[in-house]
Amino acid sequence: NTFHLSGYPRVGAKRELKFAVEAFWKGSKSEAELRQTAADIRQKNWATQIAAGADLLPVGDFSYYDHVLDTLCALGAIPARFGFDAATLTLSQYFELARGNATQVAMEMTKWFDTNYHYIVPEWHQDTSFKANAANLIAQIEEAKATGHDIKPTLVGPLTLLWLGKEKDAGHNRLELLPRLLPEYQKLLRELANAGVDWIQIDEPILAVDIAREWLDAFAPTYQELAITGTRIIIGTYFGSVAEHLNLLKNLPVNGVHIDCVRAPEQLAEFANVWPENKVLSVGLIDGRNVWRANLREVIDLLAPVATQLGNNLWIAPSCSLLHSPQDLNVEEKLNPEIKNWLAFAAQKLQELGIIKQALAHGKDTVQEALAASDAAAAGRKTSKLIHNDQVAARVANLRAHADQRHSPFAERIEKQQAWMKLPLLPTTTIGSFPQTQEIRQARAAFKKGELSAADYEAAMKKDIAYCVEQQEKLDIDVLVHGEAERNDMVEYFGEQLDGYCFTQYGWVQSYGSRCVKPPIIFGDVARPKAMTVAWSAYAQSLTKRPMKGMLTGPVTMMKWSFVRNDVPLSLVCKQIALALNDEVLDLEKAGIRVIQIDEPAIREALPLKRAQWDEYLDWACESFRLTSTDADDSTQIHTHMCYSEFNDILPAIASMDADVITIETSRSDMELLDAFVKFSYPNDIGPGVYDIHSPRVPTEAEVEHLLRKALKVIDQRRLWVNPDCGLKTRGWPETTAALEVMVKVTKKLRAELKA
Ligand code: THG
Ligand code: ZN
Repeated sequence: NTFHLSGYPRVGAKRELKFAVEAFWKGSKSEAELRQTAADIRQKNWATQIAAGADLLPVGDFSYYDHVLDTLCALGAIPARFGFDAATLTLSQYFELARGNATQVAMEMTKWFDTNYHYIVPEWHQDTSFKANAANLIAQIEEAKATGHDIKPTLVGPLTLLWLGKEKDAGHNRLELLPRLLPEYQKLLRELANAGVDWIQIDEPILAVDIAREWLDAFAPTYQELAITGTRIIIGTYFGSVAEHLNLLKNLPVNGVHIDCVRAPEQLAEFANVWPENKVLSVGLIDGRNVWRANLREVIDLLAPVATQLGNNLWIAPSCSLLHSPQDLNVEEKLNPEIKNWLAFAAQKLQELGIIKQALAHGKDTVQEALAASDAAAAGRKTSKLIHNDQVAARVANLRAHADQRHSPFAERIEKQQAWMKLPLLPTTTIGSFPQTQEIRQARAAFKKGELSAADYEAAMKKDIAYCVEQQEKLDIDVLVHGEAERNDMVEYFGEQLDGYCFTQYGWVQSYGSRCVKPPIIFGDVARPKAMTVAWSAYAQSLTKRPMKGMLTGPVTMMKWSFVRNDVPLSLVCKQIALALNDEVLDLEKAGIRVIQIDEPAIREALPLKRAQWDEYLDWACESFRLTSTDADDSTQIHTHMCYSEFNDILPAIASMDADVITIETSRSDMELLDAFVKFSYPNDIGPGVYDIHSPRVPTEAEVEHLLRKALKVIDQRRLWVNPDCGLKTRGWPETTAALEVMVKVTKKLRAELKA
């Protein structure tokens, strides 16, 4: 039974690639040095895979920035607007596509299915042309072959590549590009065949999401064309069930299919029962999306009958590319050993596959020791005292009826809020974070290392908070924030203070390009031992008479950007986080913080990939959000903030969250989003972002005025707030104050007009 994988983490165990790439961008590392770092990472990854017993080494999973962009380069499908020749593209030009240059904005990026990984979005035009160029891939194939092992390159499939892109011309359907794309895709495969490639994996993950009939119908003719290129093809699917396409997949003229049996375990029997004898069925039973150690005995018992049935045509693999998994558990020094024993990162997942392979080939007796260890870990985790908190369980079980409803409807609440807030028309605010200066970062790092005392650290943070408040008063902003100097990541910061969460030192996962996140791990019942933000917010409020917003990260985002326990439903984890946050909301209220923002940027990306499951998810996700404000006073104003996604298709659910005010990212789409808010007639207050904070450019008054007037056309002036698009932590102070000055000035001008 062949043991293979479609991809491995590529930033390096200590993020070597990130540092090398960023040094190259700054000019402090040469291209040759960067290429050497990259080659070293590939060699190390292959060595790890060989040591674990992998039969086919992945190639093409490495990328300097993004593998979708790499596939576009290999097919010559880069945007013409850059004026580059794909055939002779330099490494610097490659990065310019991803990051923009003096004359061209960067290619857009967006979330890869329901992961926190962002890919570069292909730009499709009516006249987009293609030209195969396998040179980069072949160079890596040669490197891999030099290890003396068999290889299997992975490519993004032609249909997924087209589907994931954006049509840039009106009235154009990107599927119409297929006839031009296919001959070049064929050429690419032929070149690989000529380079001695036997197997190739072609990923078509769109099979696990809702796609229109015409896309499904394109599969058979597409793979007819690709079947004649001299390589054997295995189609990769993941992130969900493809059982509804079983007939299609069974009959495609390819040599095998991979299915994700972690996300959709029921697929295993459905596929195995009817799978043709002459085709490979690759089964992913090791979770590529989470950090938990597998129950090896269960996995082997599931696979053994399939192995009997399919013989060597049963292949084994992780459920999806290990790109989404941290790299190596062994380098962690500070994890609680009991918890550490429940975990498996990418390297450990490969070892698990090695054991499964051994058991399938030679019997469970030959891996007794590994099975006993896996059994013990599973049993220990089930009964561990660390996981279960009776108080939390009782609280969730005994929630009173309508605990998720505010005391009064919005119309009454907003009156009571306005009575004390006395805000002008078009109140101004910001999203929460202010520039994270070098000084702040250094103070935080020094405190963490023990080089700065708690008192000195507190003083440094307070100094920054005071500066922040002073700046906002000078700017004459109406509802203030403390600036969040004390926070690293908006999820990590809260996770560090909650029971049931733990942290890694090196568990980085690529988010986009050179940027990584280090998701916390939710291993047990979540509870809040003590107040998390109250002291900072209360200090900030003491400095001003204006309303100060308390700032929290919402339950769905706290869950979605963490690795989550898999022994209870997500909805329960989410509810537990919500109740912990509710404690914080009530403590903030007691401390005199009467405006509280609960951010939910990840609520859209946590949607199930299949529409049929949306309602169920939205029900508990929105309920959890509402539970954070249980027993909040009517006069306490609850805000939420959303960004990173388009929200048009879930507006009723967003309204059901019943936040008094929502601030939302819209400026990059020229307020397109607002049309949807109007169509649906969103009932509560709303602050559409009036300028884009993702670039250091200061908006002109005309630009802000244009957006604000556009918003005023469709939103009741009494419901409209004025704010930037998102938090300001990635910006510097000079551009921040300049941009906010523009924002306030334009607001005052329109206020005067509205009064007249
Ligand atoms: N936090 C988490 N997930 C996220 C975001 C976040 N996912 C979506 C979006 N925001 C992704 N954006 C970013 C932006 C910047 C960085 C990571 C993801 C970043 N990371 C630092 C780096 O790679 O150098 C490391 C972070 C650190 O030093 O703590 O800059 O905001 N969870
Ligand atoms: Zn935001």
